Amino acid sequence: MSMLVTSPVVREALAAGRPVVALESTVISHGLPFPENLAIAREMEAAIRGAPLSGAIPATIAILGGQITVGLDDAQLERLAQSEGVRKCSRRDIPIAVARGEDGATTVAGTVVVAQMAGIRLFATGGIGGVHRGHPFDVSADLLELGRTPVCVVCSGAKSLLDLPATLEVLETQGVPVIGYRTDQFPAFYTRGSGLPVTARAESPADVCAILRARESLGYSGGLLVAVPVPPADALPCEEAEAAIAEAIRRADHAGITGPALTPFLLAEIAAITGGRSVAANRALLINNCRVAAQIAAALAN
Ligand code: PSU
Ligand code: MN
Repeated sequence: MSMLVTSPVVREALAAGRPVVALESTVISHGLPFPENLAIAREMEAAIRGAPLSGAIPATIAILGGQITVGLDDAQLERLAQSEGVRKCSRRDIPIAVARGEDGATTVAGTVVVAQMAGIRLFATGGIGGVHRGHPFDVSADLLELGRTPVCVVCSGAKSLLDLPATLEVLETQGVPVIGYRTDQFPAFYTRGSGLPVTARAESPADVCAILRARESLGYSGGLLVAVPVPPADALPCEEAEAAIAEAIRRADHAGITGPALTPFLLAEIAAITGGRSVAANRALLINNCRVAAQIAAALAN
């Protein structure tokens, strides 16, 4: 059995040089509640296929029975969305899931690793990991992976449950530029701004594409972050988001949650505290980011 399989649709698109956008699976298995996670996973794929004039193809990435799979079909998406025992796979975890024949969901770092193996340059998600507030050594592998692997990640910044200034410092140290998509501020996921500056602002997919091409021509090896604010109608009021996050962090500290379990725990608590409003915001920004990523992928394919 081969360790990595690519679905026929994705394989053909890549061979023909058509735009392909990778999607992560930890957001499905650990980041959102069932059944919203399944509905949103399907909507994200549809948003990529339906992005105006892009012709882009989605490739959701996961590990199924030990096989790294690029481009899940609907039954595979459902399996991932419903299952309890899925391993959360960052860079370090992928070979363990493969060796043991497990199901695994890839984080941003894990998805970047596989996208690189598969030859996919664009990747859309919601939020990246970062430096946890009050845990200065809990630095997500997402930040270091972006520093080493040439994939363009389109996201809505990071949740302010993280230490955002420290997160931006680590990205800078890793040589990762943060491109604000029609914004001057690093977005804070549920809210459109954090008050923190981006490295540069881009107004269009072509604008982002020009930066990617310059990096490529110069032989740069690392990744690039494109940060797109949540659509205004779906943003949470700043006070509501901050209050929910502060309460979720209190609960995590009280329960002694640390390590890879911390991010999923906080996301579930925030969803409960906001009565699902956080999930609605999450959904809107995921779909919007898929459209933007599809357009950048199309510009790059031209
Ligand atoms: N942030 C979110 N939603 C998510 C995640 C982060 O708003 O679902 C997931 C992503 O898969 C990300 C991972 O790569 O959590 C980061 O986990 P950690 O902090 O353990 O590296
Ligand atoms: Mn961590």
